[in-house]
Amino acid sequence: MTFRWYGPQDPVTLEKIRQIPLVRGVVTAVYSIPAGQAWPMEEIRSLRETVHSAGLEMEVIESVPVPEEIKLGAPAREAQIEKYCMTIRRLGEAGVKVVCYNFMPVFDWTRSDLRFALPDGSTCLAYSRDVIEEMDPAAQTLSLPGWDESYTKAQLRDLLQAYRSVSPRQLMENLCYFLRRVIPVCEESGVQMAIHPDDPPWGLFGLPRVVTGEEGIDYLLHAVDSPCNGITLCTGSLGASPENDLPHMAAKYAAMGRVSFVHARNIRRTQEGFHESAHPTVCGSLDLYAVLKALHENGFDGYIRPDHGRDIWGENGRPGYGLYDRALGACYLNGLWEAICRA
Ligand code: DNO
Repeated sequence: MTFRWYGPQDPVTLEKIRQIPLVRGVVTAVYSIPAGQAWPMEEIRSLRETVHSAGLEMEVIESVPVPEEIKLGAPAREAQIEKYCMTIRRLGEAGVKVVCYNFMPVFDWTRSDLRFALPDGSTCLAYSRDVIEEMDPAAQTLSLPGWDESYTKAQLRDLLQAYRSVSPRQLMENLCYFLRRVIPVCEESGVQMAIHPDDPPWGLFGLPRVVTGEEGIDYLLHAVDSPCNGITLCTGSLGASPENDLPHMAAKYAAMGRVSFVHARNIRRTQEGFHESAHPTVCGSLDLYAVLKALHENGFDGYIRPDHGRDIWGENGRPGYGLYDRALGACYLNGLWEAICRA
């Protein structure tokens, strides 16, 4: 069991994380280096030192961001893939076992509301299809959490324009090109790449998305057939689409030995889209018990973390990443796991 930690600036401190029962390590990153630059060894070492001196492990990195040129298949990708490989080598040297990353063009996770009120007075992240479809990301005023804030609106417009000629098929080919170069380095370095599915699992703002369900995942796993080419099974991301049968996918990919990392959370699908919920199965649309049972039965022994929590007990946390509800999630997941193992 691991827990995401946003580095020394995170109000959820390592000392607090260490007191959550059975949490052994944090999932973190060097946040000061822009996408496309290799992470300096000293930064990696000092981060590891900080984590270790709090009595925690640092075996999972989330994320090493993939620069847009790699996703676009632009000529600059060659140099950037070299740098990415350099980062992987250094992380391997520092004892990192898993690198979580995504291949979503321009925007990472996207929501329309960060403080959606649930009946019990807690708040959570929510997605309304209508609200998102009306949005124009290139408009002057619009900015959403989860987005890279480093672009100017003009750069953003150019980027959106550049993606007009990238079909979903081409995006998948660019992903496979990247993996063909990076996975051999991972094999030498003892690092597993764990691709995070698209959140939500459908195209947005006219941009292609290809890691949305079984078809895309099967394709990329077979394209580079190595145990180092794995996935992050993110239940909340995949589960936003009713077409994704999570227990089935958990069983299938765990049996293949390709589930390197699990993000466990629940969501409730609604008429408008979905909103997030507390972790337990009855709180949302996803059967977390069935997912964990499928993982267990298929030999999963990798890393897991509770994913987004609600804001509860007056906490005003980083969206999705406060302390309390994620800690409850970790305890719930550990309870399920103990019961499944003992049964
Ligand atoms: C959101 C996270 C994502 C994830 C990246 C992985 O809460 O799950 O931002 O870290 O997509 O690269």
